[in-house]
Amino acid sequence: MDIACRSETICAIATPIGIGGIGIIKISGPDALTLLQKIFRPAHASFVLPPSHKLIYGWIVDPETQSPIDEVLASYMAGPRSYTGEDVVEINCHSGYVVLQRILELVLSHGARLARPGEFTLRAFLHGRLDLSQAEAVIDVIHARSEKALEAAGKQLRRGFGQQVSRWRNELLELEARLEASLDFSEDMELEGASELEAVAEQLERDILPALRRLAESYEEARVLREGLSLVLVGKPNVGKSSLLNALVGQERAIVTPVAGTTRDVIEDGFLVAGLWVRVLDTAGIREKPDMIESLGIERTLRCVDEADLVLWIVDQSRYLDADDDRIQEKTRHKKRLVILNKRDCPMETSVDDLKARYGLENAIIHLCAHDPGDIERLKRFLERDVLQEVVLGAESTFAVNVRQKECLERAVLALDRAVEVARAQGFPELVAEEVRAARSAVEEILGLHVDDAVLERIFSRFCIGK
Ligand SMILES: Nc1nc2c(ncn2[C@@H]2O[C@H](COP(=O)(O)OP(=O)(O)O)[C@@H](O)[C@H]2O)c(=O)[nH]1
Ligand SMILES: [Mg+2]
Repeated sequence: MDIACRSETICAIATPIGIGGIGIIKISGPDALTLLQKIFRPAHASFVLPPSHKLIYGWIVDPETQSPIDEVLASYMAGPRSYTGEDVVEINCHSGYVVLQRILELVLSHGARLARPGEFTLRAFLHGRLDLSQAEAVIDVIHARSEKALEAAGKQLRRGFGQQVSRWRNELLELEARLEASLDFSEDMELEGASELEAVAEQLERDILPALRRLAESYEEARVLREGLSLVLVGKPNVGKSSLLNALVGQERAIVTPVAGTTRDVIEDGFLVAGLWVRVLDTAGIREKPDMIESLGIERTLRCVDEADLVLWIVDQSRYLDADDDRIQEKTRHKKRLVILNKRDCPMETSVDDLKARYGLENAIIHLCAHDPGDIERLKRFLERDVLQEVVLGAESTFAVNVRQKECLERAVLALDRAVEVARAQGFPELVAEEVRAARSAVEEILGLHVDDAVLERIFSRFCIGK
């Protein structure tokens, strides 16, 4: 995408395509107002030049045929007081496949071009209406699947995060200035230069470093808020993994049969607990000597286990524990895990105590029947109370740091660690200054200062068209 090209006027349908009450067409750029004047006939002639930030009632009319297309409310927002910072026009029309398309084509034929995904928000960023962390928060708001995710994205969008990062940036700038000044100390002021370095190291260690580190570490919590907590169901074939998936998400998502090896691919769905989205992944059962397709499924299962936030190991109480269970124990013991003893309603061949004894398990084992709604409720409450609570509560105070921002923060921390090391060793102030500068530029990337076009392209391509 040619990031710099802002002289063009762009347009897009901003609402989902389909039949609905209202559809919105958005136009942004230098020709937005002239374009509106060409195709819009206000109901009251006095609004020939529409006033800014007012909704005006009228008709979209094809200027060539003079035929009216739709009854609309149009608004014009003069830049820079608009979403993109440019002149923006919005046309609220009826939402239908044909009417939206007709109006869009009319706008296109009068000089606008179709906006690329995220281009409105990109322009907002390029005009300084949003910093990059806020633009990223816009994507998170749109993609939020749970209240918690929305709350975290909303906080980021309100600029608290960008302000915090800007404060660090200013502090680092001041430190750089101090270090530069200390370069001017002459030989006989060497002592002063040394204590200055000591002071710089102390300030970094006391204020900025711990805060940057804390924020980088909060990424994991933020990721869970944003993407949901991933919970993987593993166990031998036929223990009831797919039944449990269906019960947890409240619909027949996976095929359940008494035939071992029914589930071969990973099936994903999810449910909400305490405002947090929980992704549930149902997997192929793990067993020795599977056929070829099944063994590919098992490979996928093991990959899912590695990536999961939480593993639910399901054991069937109506069967004996065997070598397959031993293998699952081995493959999942390093993970945060919850053990479920299923088929509580069937004759018992394996008890909670058997499980504990064989594997030396210390944590809770949930005994349930996948077909019993009361048991499923109990499992959800357990998840909420004992598993999700720490994640959700821990994340309350922090910002929703994303992976790009986390990488910037980590780079800043590394550079400042080195700065402290050199300063403490009374090394050259130039070297300390260089590290501080590196940290500042990493922090600036969070805000989107001096990031290259490839980074912007990657970020904004995640948007939909019309945002
Ligand atoms: N009696 C009883 N049967 C169950 C229970 N959970 C699952 N099943 C049955 O066990 C069989 C295998 O279940 P499924 O969910 O396909 O197991 P998976 O291979 O682990 O996915 C099916 O016939 C289910 O109806 C349970 O709690 N009690
Ligand atoms: Mg299954």
